[in-house]
Amino acid sequence: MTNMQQTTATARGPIKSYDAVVIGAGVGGLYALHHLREMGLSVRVYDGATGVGGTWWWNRYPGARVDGPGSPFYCYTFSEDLVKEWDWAETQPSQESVLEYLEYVADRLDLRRDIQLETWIRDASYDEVAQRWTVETNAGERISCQFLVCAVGTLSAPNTPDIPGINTFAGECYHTGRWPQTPVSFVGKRVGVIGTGSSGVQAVPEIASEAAHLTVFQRTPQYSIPARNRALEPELMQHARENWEAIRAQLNTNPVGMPFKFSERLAREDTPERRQALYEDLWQKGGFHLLFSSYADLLTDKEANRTLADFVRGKIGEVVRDPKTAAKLMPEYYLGTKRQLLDNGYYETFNRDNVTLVDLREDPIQEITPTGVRTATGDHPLDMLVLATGFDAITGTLLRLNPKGRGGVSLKEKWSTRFDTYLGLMVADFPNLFMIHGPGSPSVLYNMPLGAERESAWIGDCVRHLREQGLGAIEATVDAEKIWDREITDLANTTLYPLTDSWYTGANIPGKPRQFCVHLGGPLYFQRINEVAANGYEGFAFEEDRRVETVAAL
Ligand code: NA7
Repeated sequence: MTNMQQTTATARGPIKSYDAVVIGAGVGGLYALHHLREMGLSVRVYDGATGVGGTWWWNRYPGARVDGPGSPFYCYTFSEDLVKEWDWAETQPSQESVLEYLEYVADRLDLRRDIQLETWIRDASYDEVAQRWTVETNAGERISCQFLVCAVGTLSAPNTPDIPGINTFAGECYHTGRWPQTPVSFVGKRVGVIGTGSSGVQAVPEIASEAAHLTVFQRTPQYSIPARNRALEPELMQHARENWEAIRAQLNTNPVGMPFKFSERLAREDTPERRQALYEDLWQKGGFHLLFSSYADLLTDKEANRTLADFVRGKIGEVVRDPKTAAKLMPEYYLGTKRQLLDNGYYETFNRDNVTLVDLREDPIQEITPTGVRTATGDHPLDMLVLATGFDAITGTLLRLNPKGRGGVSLKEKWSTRFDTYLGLMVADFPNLFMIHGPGSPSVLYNMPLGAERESAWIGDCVRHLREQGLGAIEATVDAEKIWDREITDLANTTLYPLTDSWYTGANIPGKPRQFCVHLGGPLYFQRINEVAANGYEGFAFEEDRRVETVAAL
């Protein structure tokens, strides 16, 4: 394998050439760079931000924290040195601390010398003859690579709602996913937050504590569980360090890649009183314990789910003093089938005098004016508008990149009705293009750094296989994609997930094909992709390495 970048003169100017280009310097891209470079490949990473960190670089809104099970396990697991050297301060890491961690990893592994920041990739196209990709940056730079690794993030394409007048607002306006790098002050201001998903629920208590007045515009209430974030006990960190190998093995076999104890008991096996006591205990404990450690059938059995949903609705009624506000905050969908929210004082915030909840189901937004938000019942004057309106998740950023594969077919054409992939790693007609956390992988329902490591390992093995066998290209077959689609869909259909409108199913983006494209198998997923590799990459087609010198013609 080569580890030297080369530059070749072409008819359209010089073109740099690498073994692999990685798009994205977030959790996925940083590890892919490290792994492929350790194998001896020449690798270049491109990212549009001015710093590394991906989603953790962009989502610096107040209150932003890991909304999954937290530290010390939301981290890369492959290096005991990284685990030994890094101290996590809290059980639910803040955006600042995750970003600091990723910056530390970039420095510690000397990744920055191969990362080009402030560079958006605006085009990527495959040359079938050369068996290479050409990517083009926003500065017009063109780069040739054999392998294109898209680590573009699952929550990186912000969704700005198409509300009439949204561009006329004269005050400050920020999307949580594109939060400014400079400090934002809420002091003395009338702030409006549109959206009550994870970002809104995390931001609302922080904004309310500073703002003169906060108006929360809620379209669909969601269930939130207290995170009960606290300082991480040094003993827990010490224990993790001393037992890292055992913990790592545990993470690798756990359904979500976290050291959670998953209950095997069914909700109906307990009396209502016993259930209530268990829920109460786990609610006090905080975090994901309530969902994972209570009953095994909460996400598969409607009646079991109702018992927990009733419990949480009851909690909302206990916490929120005004019964009308409490009723508006009570959700109806199957708990856990949207991204499960964790909060630090969300429901309590509605007991503050400076906070108003507007239920958009009964009082919809009519337009945004230069001075605020106009709903059916009147005007809400605002100095600042915060759009916590989410993302075109999982597939959105790949589609905005819109690579052109075999025969010039674009990803938008390929995915116009369904997000077909094979193993969540590759797409037919897009040879040598790999995805990390792509649709069809466990992506957002798995420990993201660990998932990135395991997917990158598969990609690395695949590249090694090609090189050892004298092969120039690998491509998923359409038949294999169909089988994979069936597998993902069958797994999803054993659960309640597909019954709910959510960004998991694409329902938050008008016109987006409805498809639950997360592989719910956890360790089964990694077993499957490794079996495919062990069986000679069944479901893939290969081409001999033609080694045609075509770069000069590009
Ligand atoms: P989400 O979870 O997609 O939440 C977006 C919120 O914005 C949700 O409450 C939406 O209501 C609301 N929304 C979206 N469009 C509109 C319009 N047009 N009018 C009113 N309200 C609207 O995004 P988050 O950023 O909170 O979380 C995404 C993930 O990012 C999160 O899980 C973390 O992992 C990080 P709806 O429910 O659609 O009625």
